[in-house]
Amino acid sequence: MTYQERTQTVTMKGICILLLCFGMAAARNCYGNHNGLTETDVILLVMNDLDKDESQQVTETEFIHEFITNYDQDRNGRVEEHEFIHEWHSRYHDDKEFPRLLFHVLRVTSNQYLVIENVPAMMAKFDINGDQRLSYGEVHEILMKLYRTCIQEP
Ligand SMILES: [Ca+2]
Ligand SMILES: [Ca+2]
Repeated sequence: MTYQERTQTVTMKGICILLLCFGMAAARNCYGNHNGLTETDVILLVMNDLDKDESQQVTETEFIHEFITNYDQDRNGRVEEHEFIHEWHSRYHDDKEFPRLLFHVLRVTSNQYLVIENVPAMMAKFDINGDQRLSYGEVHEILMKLYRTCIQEP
């Protein structure tokens, strides 16, 4: 084997290992993250942003403050899909398909936006034990399920 052939073999092995790593990453989560954050990293950041008083529980007030007030960029009292996607993407760096999917899960009516009146129904999607508060475990459970569902929006 010539030096050139050996170099080619090594390069090919490197490319194969690289492809294998990408393959494993793709199987783990259908959505990419531009900052290399894992789903667990993002869920922790989301929980930190939601749980303002660090009580380890998200109340309705905290949920409204975060997902309605902070995401409503044009301050018209509604969070439109593009606002939600833009805000989530710029904060957590997930591919835009993920916040798009989450928006459709949170949008509990046929309206094309999120509003305060729908917050109890939005929270109910996460509130597994029905105590009207969201624990880290509950937020983790639902978001992780979404990360792994891999539903592509039409
Ligand atoms: Ca708005
Ligand atoms: Ca709960």
